[in-house]
Amino acid sequence: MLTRRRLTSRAAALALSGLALSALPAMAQTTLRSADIHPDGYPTVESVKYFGEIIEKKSNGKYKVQVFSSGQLGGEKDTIEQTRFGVIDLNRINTAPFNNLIPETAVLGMPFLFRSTDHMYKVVDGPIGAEIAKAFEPHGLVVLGFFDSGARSMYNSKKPIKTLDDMKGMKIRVQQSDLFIAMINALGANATPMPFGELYSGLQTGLVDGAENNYPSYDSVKHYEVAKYYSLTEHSLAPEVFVMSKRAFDKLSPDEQKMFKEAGLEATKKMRELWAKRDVEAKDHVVKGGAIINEVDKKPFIDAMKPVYDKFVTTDKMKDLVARIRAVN
Ligand code: GTR
Repeated sequence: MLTRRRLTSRAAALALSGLALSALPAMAQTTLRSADIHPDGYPTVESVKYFGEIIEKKSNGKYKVQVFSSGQLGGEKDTIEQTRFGVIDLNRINTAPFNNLIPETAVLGMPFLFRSTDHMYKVVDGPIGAEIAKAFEPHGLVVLGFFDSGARSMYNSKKPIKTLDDMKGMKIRVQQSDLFIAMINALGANATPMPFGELYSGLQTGLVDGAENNYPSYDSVKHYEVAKYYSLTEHSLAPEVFVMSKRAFDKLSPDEQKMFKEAGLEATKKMRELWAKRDVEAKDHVVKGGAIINEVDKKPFIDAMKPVYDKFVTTDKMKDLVARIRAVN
């Protein structure tokens, strides 16, 4: 938290009346720093700014939020560490880079587990979401909201992916998550973990053939320019998560903590509205930019995921979570 002393109007009035400033009660103003790899205008960034507006208003200016967009504070893996240790106060990230640290989060990225966005919302907004959120706390993080991230699909520079055969030998960039590495390898491709910020040049230079993501991410950093085949595998709906460093959260009063949690819910609502709009716009935009989109018969892709479930859903806890998610209507 960046704290500075601010001259309140009362202090200003007293100063004018000739009193020494040091003798005055000054109001502490705290600026909370928030990280995001996405650019300004992206739904995640705008929703955290909205969160900041709510907090600033409700705290009468005591707290402000400054969003560092476009990865100014680093890639997701690095900013997660910084948030855990209180160097960064707030962070909006995908749940995938948490998979290795917090095993419960992997359940949210499991391939073809969510039947729809509504199904995913019901899960993250209900008791299962609360349970997964709780699992962040021993790792120094407090969840303020689960944001939508649409469906992730394959894209590459070589050819449309229509069958599993088309995946063979492809070098596909993934997030830094063992679950995503396993998913891509199970499809017969070679998973290459790499930070999102390095992906455009990775695709351009042929270091990787493709990647997988939702339309807004594919669009916002212009990956469609260097990987025009977008194939609708829709293999994962791994949501985004908006977290606060527990170190920063614990410094708040109980009333302030409540205010932050409520503002987190408001920001989540806002994000999901912005997302739905952006998803449609991004699809339109990539097509205009030359992307070629194709449908995929998902059955063989779903079947190929059995080893991924065998590898990641081994404990009673994970089995129970998967079963309960499937049972949510
Ligand atoms: C996006 C997500 C980012 C990041 C990125 C990636 O969909 O919003 O947080 O996870 O994907 O693939 O690295």
